[in-house]
Amino acid sequence: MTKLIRYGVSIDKELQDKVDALLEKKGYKNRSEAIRDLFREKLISEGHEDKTSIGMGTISIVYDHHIHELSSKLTEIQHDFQDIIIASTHVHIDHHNCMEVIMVKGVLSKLEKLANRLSVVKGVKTGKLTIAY
Ligand code: NI
Repeated sequence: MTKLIRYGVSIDKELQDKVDALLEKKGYKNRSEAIRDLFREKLISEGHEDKTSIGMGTISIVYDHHIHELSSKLTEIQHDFQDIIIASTHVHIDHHNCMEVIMVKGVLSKLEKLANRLSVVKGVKTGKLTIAY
């Protein structure tokens, strides 16, 4: 078990009130629990975690399927990364837009690489990797 470290933090009241309201909404029982989660989340999103470790998460992309060859480009990229893709779901949002949620598992650097490859394709409106574990 790792050692627990205790420390005090100075924060202005207005900001703390907002944070407390958010924590209550999210169902946190205490600030320590919430701060630990925030730190973990931030470390992962900033890439300070060991990139060679195995992670699991989702990549969400939204795109307009009317754009010429976009769907097939996205499929082709996913086939290049079939070793880390567990499953994917396609949802037709409206007449133009599609959302795909791709569940991935593998070396973090490779998950990021796939997310980047998909995000930069012309016509992809949003592309987001969320590491869940
Ligand atoms: Ni669709």
